[in-house]
Amino acid sequence: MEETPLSIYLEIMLEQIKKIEEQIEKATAQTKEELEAFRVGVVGRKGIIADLFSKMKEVAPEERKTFGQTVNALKNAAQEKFDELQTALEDLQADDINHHDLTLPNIPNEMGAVHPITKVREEINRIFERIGFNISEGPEVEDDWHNFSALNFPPNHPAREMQDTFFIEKDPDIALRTHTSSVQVRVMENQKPPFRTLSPGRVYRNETISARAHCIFHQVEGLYVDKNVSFKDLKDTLYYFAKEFFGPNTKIRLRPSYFPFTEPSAELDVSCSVCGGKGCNICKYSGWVEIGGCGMVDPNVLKASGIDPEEYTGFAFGMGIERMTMLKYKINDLRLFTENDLRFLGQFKGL
Ligand code: 2U9
Repeated sequence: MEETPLSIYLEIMLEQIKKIEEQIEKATAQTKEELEAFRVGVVGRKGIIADLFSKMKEVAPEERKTFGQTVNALKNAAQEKFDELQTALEDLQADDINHHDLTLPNIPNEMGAVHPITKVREEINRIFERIGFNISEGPEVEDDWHNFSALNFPPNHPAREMQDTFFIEKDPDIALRTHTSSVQVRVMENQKPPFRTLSPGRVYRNETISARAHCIFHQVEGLYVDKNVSFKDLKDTLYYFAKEFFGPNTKIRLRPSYFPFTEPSAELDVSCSVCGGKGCNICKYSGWVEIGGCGMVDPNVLKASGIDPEEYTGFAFGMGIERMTMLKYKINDLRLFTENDLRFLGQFKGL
């Protein structure tokens, strides 16, 4: 039975289908994206197979069967190819995981360590939480009232000179806080006694940066207000802290001093943890190192925050966290804390 010659149109179409079949054969998909491109471009509703089917109406009716069968065969081949590529990709990805020796060290992204200042801050918090202090925090940008006036530093008080800082605005003053006492003023304003609160945080002073001074450092201040709080309570509390932080044989010494917000006031010394009090260059051979100051809250300060000094008394203290850290880890240069030298910071790993 004489084959009826195929029309030119069908010849060309079958030629085209042949080429598409070869392309499909050679197709690869190394990534999900490539596989998706194959799906959309070939077997998808807008793919070449669908496009070929849409050409059926242009084929001579008597040739549509042949054309249909050929495109169907291509469709099945393309679907098969897609499934093949999909399985291969899944295996590849599975294989990738399986073959990943998860015990092998990955690209060594070095484990960091808690910054020594943070470490000491947390340690001090824990020590005081054990005796009922809660931790209070507050704004670093403060107004004049909370940073100075409420603390018995009336405007033009000479003590303000010792606490020069960075002013955001003048009259009324908005400045970077010079101590965390401002946080405690906010506690006194918002809480009725009795309360015991510890206020650690960053503070600012207009200081020239050196091995011994910096314009940004960290303080922790404590405040206890209740009925009949005594200087003895203050001494016992600081003695407890010194032994917890520096060791059970640590001694404390209180030297009379002056702060606008406490009366009486004292500097707080601890026996040198380096030489045990025998004398060394850390304690300048005195056997004592100063770690902060303290005192009984000045009645004006209580009154300024609405607490009746006839009914309540309070003690307060303040310590520099950098100082505590330098004593504890025998660090002799304040700048090391902010220079991010990994040789320095790495020493605190796992401590
Ligand atoms: C209120 C009342 C009183 C907090 C105190 C000190 C003494 C003190 C220094 C230690 C080292 C600052 O970082 S440092 O330079 N601080 O000596 N601070 S009494 O007195 C207060 C606080 C809040 C309401």
